[in-house]
Amino acid sequence: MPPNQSRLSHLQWETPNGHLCSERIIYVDDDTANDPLESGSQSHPFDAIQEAIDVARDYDIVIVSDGTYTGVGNRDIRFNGKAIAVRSEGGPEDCIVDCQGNGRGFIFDFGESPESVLDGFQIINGRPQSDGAGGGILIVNSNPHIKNCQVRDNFAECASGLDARSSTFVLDNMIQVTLNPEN
Ligand SMILES: [Ca+2]
Ligand SMILES: [Ca+2]
Repeated sequence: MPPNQSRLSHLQWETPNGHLCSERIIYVDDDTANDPLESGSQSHPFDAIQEAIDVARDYDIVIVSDGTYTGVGNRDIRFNGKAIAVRSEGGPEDCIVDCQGNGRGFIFDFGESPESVLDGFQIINGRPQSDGAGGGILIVNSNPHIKNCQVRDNFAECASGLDARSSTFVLDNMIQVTLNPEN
């Protein structure tokens, strides 16, 4: 294991039959841009959600602090099939993925299962760069579990908030899906 990963925190919990499980927690914080020591640890979090996902292994948890996430790595975010949970620390009111009209928020197109969990984000200003549907979230042939998210003010030729094709994804507590008035 590379040394920068050994510093990651672990969440330990006991299963009903007494096994001690350990999940790594990988931290993301928009306040720490350009930290040369960024590793996903609590003291040196990544500044892009995709960076955390890229180092995550199945059953890891990515915790995203309150803030506004923009730029490369914070739009067109893909789980790449990983069975991980990507959670905001404080809920969708205070954790915003702002695509700035340069892409979608999240794309699930790797056959994700409900073990891929997206929890507690506000996704705004999504606009697909090429293929025209699903401005905020696009789901293709995948079944992710999306909960407690607000998807609003996104643009697309159709299904501007969320588009899903050949998918049976789970939506819990999707608080608000609104269209941009220009649509
Ligand atoms: Ca970074
Ligand atoms: Ca923050």
